[in-house]
Amino acid sequence: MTEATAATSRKKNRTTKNGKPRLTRRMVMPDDPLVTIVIPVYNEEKILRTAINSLMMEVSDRFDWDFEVIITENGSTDNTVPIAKELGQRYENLKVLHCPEPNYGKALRQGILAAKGTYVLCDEIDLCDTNFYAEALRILMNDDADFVVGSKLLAEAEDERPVMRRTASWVLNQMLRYGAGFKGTDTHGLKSFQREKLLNVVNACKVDKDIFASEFVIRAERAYVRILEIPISLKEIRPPSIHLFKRVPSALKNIARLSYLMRIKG
Ligand SMILES: Nc1nc2c(ncn2[C@@H]2O[C@H](COP(=O)(O)OP(=O)(O)O)[C@@H](O)[C@H]2O)c(=O)[nH]1
Ligand SMILES: [Mg+2]
Repeated sequence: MTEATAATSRKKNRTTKNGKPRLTRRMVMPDDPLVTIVIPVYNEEKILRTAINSLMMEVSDRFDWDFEVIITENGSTDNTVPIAKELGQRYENLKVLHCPEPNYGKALRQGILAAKGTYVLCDEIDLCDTNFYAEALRILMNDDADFVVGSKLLAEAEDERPVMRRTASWVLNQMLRYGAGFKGTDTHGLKSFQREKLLNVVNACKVDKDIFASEFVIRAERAYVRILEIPISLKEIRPPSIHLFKRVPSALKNIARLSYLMRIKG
């Protein structure tokens, strides 16, 4: 069989007659996965099914890893929960976690603590960026860093979000730098790390909601973890599930708390 015929036959075999993705070897839950992909979700009924189906296919086609995916949902009021359950039944290597209150930080932390992979990748359902996975895992497996942070604010990054959101990210970063002593350019979004080396840092974090992700990176800096920021191309497939303005009061409160913890409590 030529390479082209083999590729066509692989493509054909990826779906069943009714168009559902066929389970491949790597869709079975591994005892000891190399990689865990953690994705917090909240009210994502519109994109959850399609995003997860493409992600499962893309990761198993593109990488030679045993992997698990953890969807960590909390407080959704739309059909996210039944869709997540259905996906959990379809893919053996997909776990779904729930808790009642909408809280990005709690959900992310819960997902990281439940992960079994040697390496953890934190993603978002509107990104599912496998280019970041490839670069981050190359760095971690080469032992060039223990923590890779995807930055949308580095000069080489591409950020296609509206100007208001790009400005909000810049302002948040300045507040973290002046308030909490952060030295990098971004804390929110894509990250990947050696799980065992970062567990103590995750467990030391005290702030939740959006600012948990910032505390995680800042505490890692202070613990002298080898962190490497890499530029990302940010292209969201929909606007945020919670409007920017609604997030501001709790973000400000939690930045103040984080700054107090970092400057005064240590
Ligand atoms: N579990 C959980 N996930 C959330 C919450 N808020 C946002 N998310 C998820 O976090 C990811 C990023 O959220 P998004 O709305 O795109 O905000 P952005 O990070 O500012 O772009 C998505 O996968 C969301 O579904 C929440 O309160 N709980
Ligand atoms: Mg987003």
